Amino acid sequence: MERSLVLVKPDGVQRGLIGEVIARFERRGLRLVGAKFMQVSLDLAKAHYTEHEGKPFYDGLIAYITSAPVMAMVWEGPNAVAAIRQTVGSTRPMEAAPGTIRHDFALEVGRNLIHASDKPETGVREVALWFKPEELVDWKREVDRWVFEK
Ligand code: IDP
Ligand code: MG
Repeated sequence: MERSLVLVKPDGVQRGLIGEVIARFERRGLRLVGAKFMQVSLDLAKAHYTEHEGKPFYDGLIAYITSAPVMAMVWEGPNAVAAIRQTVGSTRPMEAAPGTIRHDFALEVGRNLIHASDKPETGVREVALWFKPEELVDWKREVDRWVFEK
């Protein structure tokens, strides 16, 4: 089953939006596989955002993600990466579709509340970076057959 890393970033945690984010993924039908509330170290922040090194917003991004705790989660489901990005909305909140998390709760790209893996391969890399294998739970829900076709 496809998996995505999801982070409720420091602004989402400070604003009390962890539950709101979890509720949206739960009601979408995605299955939670792992979760931990944590302070992000500088090393983890740099490893996570390595693709953005050298960009003008990089230093601010590292400062932002390490500024307060995050809620790190792994969610799975059919097409989980694309489904989650759709629920999250575009990177720039002013371009995010109404009804998406970034549209409904954010205004600026540097405070866009949430991180989600951008491709299935990125999901694999990011889940391995943030979680040890024993922190992930393989489980079935009674409701799975009413959400997942196969
Ligand atoms: P994504 O989070 O939607 O995948 P990316 O392009 O991967 O977007 O950028 C990672 C994060 O870097 C964004 O979520 C946002 O927090 C931050 N970011 C991206 N572009 C800018 C910018 O132009 N100014 C400030 N922060 C930015
Ligand atoms: Mg990205």
